[in-house]
Amino acid sequence: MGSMGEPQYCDVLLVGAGFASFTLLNRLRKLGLDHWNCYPGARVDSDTPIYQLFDKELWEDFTFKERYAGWPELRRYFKHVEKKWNIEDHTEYNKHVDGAIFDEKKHMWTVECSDGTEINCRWFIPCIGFAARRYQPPIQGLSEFKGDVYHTAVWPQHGVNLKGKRVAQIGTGASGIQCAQEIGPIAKSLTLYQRTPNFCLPMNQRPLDPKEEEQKKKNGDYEKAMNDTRKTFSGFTYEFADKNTFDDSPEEREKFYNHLLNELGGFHFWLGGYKDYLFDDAANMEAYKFWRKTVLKRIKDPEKQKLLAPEVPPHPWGTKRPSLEQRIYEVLGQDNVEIIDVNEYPIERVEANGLVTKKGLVEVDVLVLATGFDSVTGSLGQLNIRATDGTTIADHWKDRLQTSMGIAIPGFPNMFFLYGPQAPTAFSNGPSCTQFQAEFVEEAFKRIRADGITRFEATKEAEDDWTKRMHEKWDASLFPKAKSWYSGANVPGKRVEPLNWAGGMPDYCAALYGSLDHDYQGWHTD
Ligand code: N01
Repeated sequence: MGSMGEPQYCDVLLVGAGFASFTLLNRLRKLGLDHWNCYPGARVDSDTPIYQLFDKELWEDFTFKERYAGWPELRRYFKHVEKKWNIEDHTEYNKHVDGAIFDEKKHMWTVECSDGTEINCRWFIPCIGFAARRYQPPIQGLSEFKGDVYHTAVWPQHGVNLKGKRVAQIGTGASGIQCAQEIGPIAKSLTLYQRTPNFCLPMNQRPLDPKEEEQKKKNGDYEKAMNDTRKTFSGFTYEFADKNTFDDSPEEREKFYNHLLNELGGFHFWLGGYKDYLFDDAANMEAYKFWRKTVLKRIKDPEKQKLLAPEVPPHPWGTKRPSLEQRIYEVLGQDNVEIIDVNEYPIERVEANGLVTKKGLVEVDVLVLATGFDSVTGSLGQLNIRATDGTTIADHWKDRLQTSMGIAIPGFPNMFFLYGPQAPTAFSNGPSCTQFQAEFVEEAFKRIRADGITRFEATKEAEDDWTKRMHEKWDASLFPKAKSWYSGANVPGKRVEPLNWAGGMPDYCAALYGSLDHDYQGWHTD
């Protein structure tokens, strides 16, 4: 495998080594199709037991040790999956896909890899996640900096010792909060350059008792949790409450908020609250006020209070992804931690010894860039995947983002993509989204094969219809009021538009299966 010369062949080529590709690999292999994977994968967060592949064969002899697994344990978990499912037999690692083109005559993709090899396949399925293209803002003078610079997306595998170091960090998203939480307690100083405060929620982390988990497995709790994710908006086990904010009295509201935020923790306050709060400004402000009141109790410095939990929020609560935290407000309150608001004090330049704003030079040894990704569209858009007319996916999205049901694109036959644009992706628990999309692909393959179809391509009408629905769902919500990576607003010059399906998982799955059930409506079949 992988030698130069004649193209190699497989029925299905999966790109990526994460939840999406592993679950598809296992499913399609059972259909007798032949394939292999290419590196690398993605990572996300949710609680046990729904942050894993929904397969009994895998979870019956693997138990996570913590409610929210850390990356070393996730790595251990993926080793378990690799072993159990013999992933290695069908995978080529350290293989980078550059592009692909569909041959109309042969009904076959030719996939081009950066090592010069080519692979022919009938089906091409990129499973490369929504964060395969990192974003680093242009910072004047960065090359002059004498210290070390690390982007969170490509953190050295061997780790970095930041004990006693003077650290500057740009960015306070999910990566930034987790980093700051770890760096603040050990660094000599941490200077955090913040553009938007992250409205963090308590993780309520706890170790899991192996005996208790075994009992849960015996009781069917794991299966139930995984099945419950099919019925909820975001593929978690809980749903928005069936009531509006002002249906409750102020006392009832206070009690409900407290239950969600403090007793349950995790994303309950975000994805299990009143059903109107992401659609109605007044309802949203009630949630924000409660969140702010709770958090202010943990921040003593009035300046930091203003920066971390301002009276007027920069965006409606929950329209940017909140992070789960364990002690972030205590860490950010430490004397060795300074927060600089880059809206008021933009970073003017980096010098050999540190970062300069109107406040002066802050001398540091290390600069951490927790500045995120060209999210959702950047992953697929960066690959040279050509349609039957020679245009690339980036060309196809030149005027607007458009796909059919967030899983296929007209002009790109025999290609599905998972966990990408216009699917529930960033609004969902990752393993749920990839599981349901993989189940759909498996079902589509079964029917396509049974019906003797060799060419399967989304129609333009299906794409137009889905893109219209995408905008309707988005526009009805408060999400457009936030500048966030959910809409591409984090990358200067990137068009702002909905990137993720905001209509919930059940409607998404209904659309997918509906297209098969209605005589392949929305698909050209040959
Ligand atoms: O990226 P982000 P991330 N000057 O885009 C700031 C998943 N994930 O890597 O908010 C100053 O959220 C930017 O500011 P603003 C998860 O889905 C999960 O943290 O745009 N600041 C923001 O604060 C997550 O949501 C986990 O105003 C600048 C930060 O950089 C997604 O991946 C861990 C700037 C970027 O945050 C992305 O998370 C990691 C500039 N010029 C990731 N440019 C888990 O929880 C950008 N920023 C396991």
